[in-house]
Amino acid sequence: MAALGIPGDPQAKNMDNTNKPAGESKKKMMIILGLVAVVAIIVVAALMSNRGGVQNPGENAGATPVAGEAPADAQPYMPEGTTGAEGEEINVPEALKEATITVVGANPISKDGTVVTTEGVAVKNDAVPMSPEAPKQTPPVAVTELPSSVIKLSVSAAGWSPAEFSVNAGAPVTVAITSDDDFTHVFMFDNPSLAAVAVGVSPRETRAITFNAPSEKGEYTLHCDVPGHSGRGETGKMIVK
Ligand SMILES: [Cu+2]
Repeated sequence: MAALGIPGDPQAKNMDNTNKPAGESKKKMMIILGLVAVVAIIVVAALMSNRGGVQNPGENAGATPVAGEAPADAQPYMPEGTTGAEGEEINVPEALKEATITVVGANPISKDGTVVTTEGVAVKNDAVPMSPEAPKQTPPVAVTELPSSVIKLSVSAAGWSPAEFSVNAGAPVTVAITSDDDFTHVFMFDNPSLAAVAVGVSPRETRAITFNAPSEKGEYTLHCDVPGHSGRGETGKMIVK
């Protein structure tokens, strides 16, 4: 982008008032060339992201956890500070023993298949988003590194893809949200009982969240909470079976 301004500057220095029009038109040319380059970059980026998006459908098959079970592809959870500098024993809450995580930075899943906080207490889906009792969104992650049990959703001005997904009642669920365009998006359910299950992503970013699916079966609609986004079609639903 900086290239837009730089070529114009030396000309401006040498210019006197008599040849200003010629300099101006050169400057205009440079701006037009710059804009063409920017548009080309955007088109290439859009094409590449579409290619990535095609791989999503079907990837979630087979590894869906049921209530009382952690996903088969989860990894062991290492509670923070369990090995102190002098190797002293620190009390680990019972719920965190043999706990697993699906994505680094997401909430642990206890042995009995409950998503818990780092204190070992079951997360609250209706807590204030980002509060200690709420399931927490992960730092940015690479989509390619997500295990297959993770439900991968991408969102752009074109809407959510896929626009609906299914989970088992009461089971631990990890959803990863990818911004598939140059905008920020916010994953959020309409039902206040799931108010804490929210994820915000910057342009082209992916973040995940692990939470307990509602025990009540049914359809839970969701939307992008950025003003104007749900109105243009960024809506979807989670089907709890
Ligand atoms: Cu959005």
